[in-house]
Amino acid sequence: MLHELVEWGLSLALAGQDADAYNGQQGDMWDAQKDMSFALLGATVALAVLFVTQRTRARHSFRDALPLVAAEPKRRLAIDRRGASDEGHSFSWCKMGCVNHLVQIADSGFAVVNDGLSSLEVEAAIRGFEPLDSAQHAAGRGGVRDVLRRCPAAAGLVTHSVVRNAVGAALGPDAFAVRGVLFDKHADANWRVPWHQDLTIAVRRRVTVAGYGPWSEKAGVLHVQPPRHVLEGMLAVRIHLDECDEQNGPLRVLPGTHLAGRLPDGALAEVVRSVQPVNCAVPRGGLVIMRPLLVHASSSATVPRRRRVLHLEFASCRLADGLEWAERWQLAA
Ligand SMILES: O=C(O)CCC(=O)C(=O)O
Repeated sequence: MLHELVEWGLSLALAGQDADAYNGQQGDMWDAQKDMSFALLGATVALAVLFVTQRTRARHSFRDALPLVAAEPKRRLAIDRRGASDEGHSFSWCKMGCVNHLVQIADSGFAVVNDGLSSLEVEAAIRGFEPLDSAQHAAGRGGVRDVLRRCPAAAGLVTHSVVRNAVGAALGPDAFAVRGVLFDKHADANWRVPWHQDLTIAVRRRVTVAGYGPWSEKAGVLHVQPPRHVLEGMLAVRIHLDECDEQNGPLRVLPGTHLAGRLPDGALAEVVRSVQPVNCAVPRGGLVIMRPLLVHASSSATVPRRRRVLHLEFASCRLADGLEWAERWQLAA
């Protein structure tokens, strides 16, 4: 193709006679047509190879998602076509966006889902969280732990169809929620969090098991760092109750870093120096789905606009003998 363009340019630049001699198709009057045909053939083969490799990759990454899509009841399909229900949202997420989002989660460690909860659902959730507000503001805190046990609105969102479908597609239908935190960034609690990975899980009681530790306590709940394979089998779904952009303290992530395992401090610093961060802008009702090992941070807001996020963590595996997750909230209502 390039060669043809150069040939054309030279023919225009040269004097008429020289141009005829140069562009004499090397004695072949069909020279240009043949070259173009080969260029077309090459481009077609390249596109076909690209198509096949991308399809294969998507199939491998998301073989678990496909039965879930197929199993979606016909009733919901009909609802989705009418566009009359919020249930329809989840199906359309699964039908159209699921594979893309799952590929992003596998490759980058996170995905932003813009069409999560409807505005009515967000309003209902905000009303449900109101009882937590006064205690939180009085304490000047920016987050409430143990929110699944403390607030039925939070527990209700575990079984919301969009959450259920996303988690089921990534972790399988037996996945369950193991922890919930409501992060509330506002003018009086404008916090930031440095780069880190989420390395702890909440457990019922302390049992000394190889691979588990160190131990800690957060808000009266026992926490421990589990082995890498437990963290790799987990997923966080962050439901945004307010729009979040560059200005009101977005989550920042370093794409792909979830694949590096548990990073010691030195390696974390190196990763932070070398990977380009992404700010997660999310509309109201949207979700960020992320792997806990993804290196992430949170910037403080530059404008006093509230940013509430319900952060839910899910798992699907059993812990080592004798150890139990502190909470297990099933995906099915
Ligand atoms: O909500 C945020 O912006 C930060 C949350 C965070 O750092 C975490 O969940 O570990």
